[in-house]
Amino acid sequence: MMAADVVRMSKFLSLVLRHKPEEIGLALDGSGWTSVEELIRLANQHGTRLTWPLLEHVVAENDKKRFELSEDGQRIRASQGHSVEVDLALPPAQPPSVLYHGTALRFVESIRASGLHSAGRQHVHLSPDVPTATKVGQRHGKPVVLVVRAGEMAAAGHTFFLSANGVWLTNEVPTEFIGFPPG
Ligand code: HQG
Repeated sequence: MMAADVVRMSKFLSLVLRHKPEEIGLALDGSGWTSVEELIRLANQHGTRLTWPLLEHVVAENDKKRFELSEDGQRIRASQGHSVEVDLALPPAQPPSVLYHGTALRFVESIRASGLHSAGRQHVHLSPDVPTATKVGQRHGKPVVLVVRAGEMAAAGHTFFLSANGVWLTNEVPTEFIGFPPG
């Protein structure tokens, strides 16, 4: 399988496992899991050629490890990034004192006014390091990296979760916990 095919298949899996399972008639359980067999059957039925080895290859090779298989390998879910309502049932985790949020310059004034909100997704996504946050921000435009005082937030009662693929999640970030770059 070519790298481009992995990307294409990864986009398809993101669509049906995070955003629009109904597009192929798929059902996710309350924690976002679904049967691999069912997913493969429905994908093929809707014109996306997918096999068990192909799927395992995409899960393993995905650049951000976006998908996880259950221990018995029979079920699959996206590790984070959902817009459909799911409870990932992640245990709350103590964040490092500082986390980063990559965004685009054009959003900064609005974030300064109202803090970070999850918009279409279920959580605000935070990165453990600046290079990762920069890449996330670049998806939206000229990247800006905001510093989030996560340790202070946790002490103030905000809950954090760490997804299986290393993304920190929280419900919102009030503006007083955000460090903005000067200018
Ligand atoms: C912005 C990717 C104006 C927020 C990444 C972001 C991530 C506000 C955008 C994951 C705002 C939402 C998520 C406010 C937040 N005013 N704009 N008050 N509050 N925003 O794509 O964090 O490749 O839903 O800054 O790696 O960019 O999909 O979230 O720019 O982990 O696996 O609203 O998606 O992973 O955009 O990215 P998104 P995100 P995947």
